[in-house]
Amino acid sequence: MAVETDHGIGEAVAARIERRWATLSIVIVGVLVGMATFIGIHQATMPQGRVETADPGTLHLSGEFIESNLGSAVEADGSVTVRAIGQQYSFTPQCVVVPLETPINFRATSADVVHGLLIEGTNINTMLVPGYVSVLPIRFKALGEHVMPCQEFCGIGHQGMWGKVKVVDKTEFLNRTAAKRRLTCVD
Ligand SMILES: [Cu+2]
Repeated sequence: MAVETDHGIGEAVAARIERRWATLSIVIVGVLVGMATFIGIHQATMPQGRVETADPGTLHLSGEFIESNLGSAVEADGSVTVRAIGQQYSFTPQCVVVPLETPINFRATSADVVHGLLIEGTNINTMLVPGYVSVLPIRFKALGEHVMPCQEFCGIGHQGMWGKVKVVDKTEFLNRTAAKRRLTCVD
């Protein structure tokens, strides 16, 4: 009889502990859903609004990612579009120049395998998938340089795949674009 009672108490304790952990799991899921909703609404993350494609086999021959079209260009609305490609094991352009306090759109893709595009100190962090164009908006609020490493293992030379983003004064940038339509750090 005593054994049965002990058994009953054990079951009640187990059930209580199970309920406690189940509640905790539900709370954790709730917090994560809340965080995802919050950063989604406040655009702290930037999911792709649409899917754009680019044939990696003909990137260098035609379309917006031909070499002469890479780099930074001023659009009619005053914003700046930066076009770049990643390939084993470098970015083109290797150094991107952008103006301060200006809406900037990064448009990048890969010419071979999956690469990563990360700009240190910003929330730009995406994959460059061959066949698809990654589009990311950003606005730089301070002058300076940011490193831009490939953050997706892409082969034996991956650790040497680094680029750079240089944020310059807007007037200086506009003066330079007056002379050349597509800018990189070396122009
Ligand atoms: Cu890479």
